[in-house]
Amino acid sequence: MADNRTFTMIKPDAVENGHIGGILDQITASGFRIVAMKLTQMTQRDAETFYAIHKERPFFGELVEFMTRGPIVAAILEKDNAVEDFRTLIGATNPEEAAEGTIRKKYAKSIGENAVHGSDSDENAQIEGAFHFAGREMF
Ligand code: 3AN
Repeated sequence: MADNRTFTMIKPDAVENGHIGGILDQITASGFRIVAMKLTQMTQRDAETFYAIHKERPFFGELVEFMTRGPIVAAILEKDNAVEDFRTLIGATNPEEAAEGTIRKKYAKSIGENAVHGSDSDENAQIEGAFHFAGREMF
């Protein structure tokens, strides 16, 4: 994946609360092109692998339980400066600290259930996109 791509998930809380359409609308209206997308559900093993970097953190068990409790929308997005611009669009990890108008400010309820994921580096965008999608599913 080139440096102009990032990876996102609309998390179980936002899917449960009917926000897929609103979130995708805000993403595409902000200039991101959808390169790959699917509705899927992570297994416990998937979530433990995806979030392996956090495995020593006290919230790891809670995070895995949350991320596996229902379907998510996984997507790869393309735009110049995709990783940084998408992190700006989603806002701070804690929705109470997220800027007005950001996706987390609008749709997230707590630091644990915070509506969306956005890759934090080009390297992780590549790894995370490849975790969820085969090359033939990327357009
Ligand atoms: P971000 O998603 O903004 O990159 P990270 O990478 O620090 O944030 O955390 C990954 C995920 O772990 C978050 N999206 C959130 O769901 C969860 N998380 C982070 N910090 C906490 C916390 N203090 N308590 C519960 N869950 C957390």
